[in-house]
Amino acid sequence: MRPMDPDGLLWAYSDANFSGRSCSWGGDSAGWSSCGFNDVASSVRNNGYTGQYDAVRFFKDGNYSGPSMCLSRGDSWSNLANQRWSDGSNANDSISSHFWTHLCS
Ligand SMILES: [Ca+2]
Repeated sequence: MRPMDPDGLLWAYSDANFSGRSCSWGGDSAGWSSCGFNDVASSVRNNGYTGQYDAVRFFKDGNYSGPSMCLSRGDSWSNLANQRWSDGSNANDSISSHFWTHLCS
């Protein structure tokens, strides 16, 4: 898939390979249910602008709790079935919140 120009947004898709329904956020979200996306995402893209807070940390549970994982600016996961949370569990259909952060480390 061709790269997108940065738009300052985190994009999530209901299906793999950036297809299906989508939702995007310019800021943090304590609960993806507000977008109809709780435990729905199968691919994500960090299309943020370069800056102090340009990485995204995802959480398996709402309110930034539970296992997490981090995606750097300009990166994407085309199929979350191939991605693992910090506790080793599968990341497909399970993201529930995220915030923008300084670095993935
Ligand atoms: Ca979840």
